[in-house]
Amino acid sequence: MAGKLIVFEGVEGCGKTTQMQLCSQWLESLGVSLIVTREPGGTELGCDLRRLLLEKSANKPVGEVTELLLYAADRAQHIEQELKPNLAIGKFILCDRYTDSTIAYQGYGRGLSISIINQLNYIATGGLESDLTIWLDVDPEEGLARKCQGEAALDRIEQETIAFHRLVQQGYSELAKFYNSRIVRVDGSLSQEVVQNNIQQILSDRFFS
Ligand code: Z5A
Repeated sequence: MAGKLIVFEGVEGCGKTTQMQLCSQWLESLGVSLIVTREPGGTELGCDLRRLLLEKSANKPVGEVTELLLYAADRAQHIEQELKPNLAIGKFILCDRYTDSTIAYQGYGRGLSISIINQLNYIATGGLESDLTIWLDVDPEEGLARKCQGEAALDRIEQETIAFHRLVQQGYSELAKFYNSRIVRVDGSLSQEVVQNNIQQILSDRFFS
C-alpha cells in the first residue's frame, strides 16, 4: 500500500498527542508500518527551531513574520528529510500539526495574510497535502484548562490571550468547512476512548475498506 500522510490538528490541549499514541498502537497491531512525527520539531534542525519558537523569553522577542518564516523553514526541512522519504517507501505517517496550523495560528490568530501563508506553505511543501487531517474539535478554554492541570509550564503560544485561541479555533472551523473532504472533524471533548474509536472508524473507512 502507498504511504499516507495523516495529520492531527486542533487547539492546545485538544488531545493530539494522546490520540496519535493510541492510533499508532492500533495501526501497528494491524501490521501497518508507520512513523510518528511533529511540526515544529520533526528533525534535528526542527528541534532547534521549535525551541526558538516556543520558549518564553522576554529577552528574545519573536516577530510575527519571523515566526511565520521559522515555521515554514521547519516544514521545508521536515518534508525533505522525513515526510517525502517515508511516503516513498510506503509508510503511514502520523504527524502532529502541518500546514493548517500555520493558517489557524499565524493567519487567523496573528492576522497575517492567508494568501501569503498559502504561498509559503506551497513553497515549503512543494504541494504535498495530507491524505487526511483529523481536527480534534475542543473548546479553547477546555483545552487550556487541560494543559493548566499538567505539570509543564505554558509555552510562548499557550500564554497568548483567550481571544487569540478563539481566533485559532475559528480558523480550524472555517478550514474544516472549506476542505471538507481532506479535513474530518472529531469531537475531542468526548472521552479518550470514544475519541479513539471514532478516529479508528474514520481511518478504517478511508484507508482499509
Ligand atoms: N504552531 C504554529 O503556531 N504554527 C504552525 O505552523 C505550527 C505550530 C506547526 C506547538 O504545538 C505550538 O506551535 C502550538 C501551535 C504552534 N502552540 N502552542 N503552544 P504542539 O502541538 O506541540 O503544542 P500543543 O498544541 O500545546 O499540544 P500538546 O501540548 O502536545 O497538547 P495535545 O497533544 O493536543 O494534547 P495531549 O497532550 O494529548 O493532552 C493534553 C492533556 O489533556 C493531557 O493531560 C491529557 O491527558 C488530557 N486529555 C487528552 N484527551 C482528553 C480527553 N478526551 N478528555 C479529557 N482530557 C484529555
